[in-house]
Amino acid sequence: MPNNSAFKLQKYRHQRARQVEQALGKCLPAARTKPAVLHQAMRYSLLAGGKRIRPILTLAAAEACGGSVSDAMPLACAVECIHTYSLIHDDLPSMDNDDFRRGRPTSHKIYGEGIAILAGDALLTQAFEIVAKARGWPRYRHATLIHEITKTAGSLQLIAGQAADLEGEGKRLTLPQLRYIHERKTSALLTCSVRLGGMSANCTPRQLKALTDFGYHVGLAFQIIDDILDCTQTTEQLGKTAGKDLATAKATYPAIVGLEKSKRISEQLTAKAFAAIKPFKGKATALEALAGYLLKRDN
Ligand code: GRG
Repeated sequence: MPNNSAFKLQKYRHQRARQVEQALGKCLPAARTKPAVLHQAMRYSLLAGGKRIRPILTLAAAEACGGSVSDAMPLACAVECIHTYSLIHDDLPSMDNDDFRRGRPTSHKIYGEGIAILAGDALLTQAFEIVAKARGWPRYRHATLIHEITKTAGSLQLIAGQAADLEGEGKRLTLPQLRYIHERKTSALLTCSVRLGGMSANCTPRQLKALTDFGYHVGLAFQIIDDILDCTQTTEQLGKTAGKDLATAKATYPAIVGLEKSKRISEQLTAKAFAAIKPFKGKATALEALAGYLLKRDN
């Protein structure tokens, strides 16, 4: 792991998370705007806390490329809207069927399935509106930014991952099949997060390539750690139901290769992420520290 001990990661994360919270609060119609129940449901899930990893990665990637937090913030909020939509839909009875998320009851438990589906739909749509209203950059015009999020959220990435996940239920998957799911369900949005950050700084094609490699490897490591935490942490620690993968016989790295090997693989993936951002030569300290934190996190 690179030695960036002088960097105060916890302070950085808290500061950026606070900025993201403030910006997210302003992204959505007020809770009393008609249809009030829909806007309340959108706000309930989007403003429920969460680690805000993806938007913070967007901001850190922008900074690594010499950009600013204010220019990157709309794109960071768009990514968090997509992420929250995917969580609401993933928790539905017809998907992963979960009652607990971000330390509170899931959307459908509070608002019913219909409104939960609509709140997810509306958050996804909100992401496009936010990007459409953001500024464009010389190398990355609006069409490029919109294409970036549609590609990520669409039927070849996020939804492909979810579809493969559903199809794999109750089956013994091979590691390549599991990696296919992880690449799409998890890594794609983390990659998109850092790419959008770079784009908000009008980054060079070389920088974009480095961020893409970084996001891909961090994203894969992130999902393996998520699977490890599912079988080693409690529901209270995670803020979502723990032990679910084992209970539902879900294919995960720990289930296929065991806990120790899963940890080693996540370390190797993180090492590749560190290597990817070497060309930033000290300007990607926050990104490096975040990748280190994601590997060692406990929730
Ligand atoms: C398109 C119907 C439809 C659903 C899309 C892709 C998808 C559903 C759901 C994926 C949800 C999921 C469990 C993805 C895996 C990535 C992951 C581990 C998410 C949890 O992310 P954290 O830990 O959550 O960053 P917080 O709550 O901290 O933001």
